[in-house]
Amino acid sequence: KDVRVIGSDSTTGDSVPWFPRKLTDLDTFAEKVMEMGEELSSDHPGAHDPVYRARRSEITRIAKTYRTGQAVPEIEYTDEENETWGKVFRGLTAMYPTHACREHQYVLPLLVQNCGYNDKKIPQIEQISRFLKDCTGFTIRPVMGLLSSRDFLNSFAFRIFYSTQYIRHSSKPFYTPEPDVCHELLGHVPLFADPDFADFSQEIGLASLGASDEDISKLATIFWFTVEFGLCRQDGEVRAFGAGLLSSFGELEYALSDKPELRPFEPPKTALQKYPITEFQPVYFVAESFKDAQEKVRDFAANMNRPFSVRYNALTQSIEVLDNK
Ligand code: HBI
Ligand code: FE
Repeated sequence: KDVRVIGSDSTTGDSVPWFPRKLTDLDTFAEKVMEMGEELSSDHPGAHDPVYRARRSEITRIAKTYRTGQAVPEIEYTDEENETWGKVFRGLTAMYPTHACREHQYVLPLLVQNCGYNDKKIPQIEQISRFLKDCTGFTIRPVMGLLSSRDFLNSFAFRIFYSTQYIRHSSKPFYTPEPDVCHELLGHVPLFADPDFADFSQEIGLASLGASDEDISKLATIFWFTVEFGLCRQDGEVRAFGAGLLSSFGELEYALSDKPELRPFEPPKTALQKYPITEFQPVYFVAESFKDAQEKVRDFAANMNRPFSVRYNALTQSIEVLDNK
């Protein structure tokens, strides 16, 4: 296992899992994927389509070779890919006025104006990344597929979001078993342009640096019930801010119906909630605001079992480690 002994604690035998401290440390993540980008599980809608699989390899090669500081290469999407995107774009944007949180609704028109969001063509990661950088300092890197929870969470400490660049199979435009551009660009991207949400996401990332496996699992659960499936209360109504909801018609409708159970977002409890990955969530957590959620995550992280604290230096784009003992 990859461990590094830090600072003066080396003599006491205290060791912590390795974590990235500077931007270039993230270069090793992009091709370190859980399920290989090329090998689709047998129940994936594109698993038996050789053309789709070849296209996936072509697109994930970009992530494999990407390094810090480079522009993310543009992809010329096919008509078929753009049509799938269009179906998803039109369906979801029709639901946002009644279902999405106000921050998502505020940003989406800005993405239309500045980043070429429309129902004709899949927008390009590089253009979106530049836009986000201006808004909140977030930037996007390409990734081949699912990263480990630790690697994925660690990147948020640097305000980096790892995004896939491929799209779901055209035979099932309203279904995907994994993240794709529809999920990343319609679900996640708008929120990373919001300053409070950016702070909140970075807070989870900072908490994850060098955390124990047990704490990573808790932080991944907190991430799941906020960034992926979070609800919030706004003007007396419940609205969605989680990307898994904002990129799925079915679950977006269901989450705001009277069917699921809603509980207040409280990290010590939320962190222990079990959740299904392939079905609609039976339980959602409701945040009061991104600021409130951030403070709660910070309190939670302060009680984690970590012999040091960290802060992000935006000037050097690196992590400073402060010994607590
Ligand atoms: N990797 N590329 C990528 N995208 C995700 O959304 C993602 C991931 N790895 C883990 C993960 N999400 C979460 O489910 C949590 O474990 C953090
Ligand atoms: Fe996601």
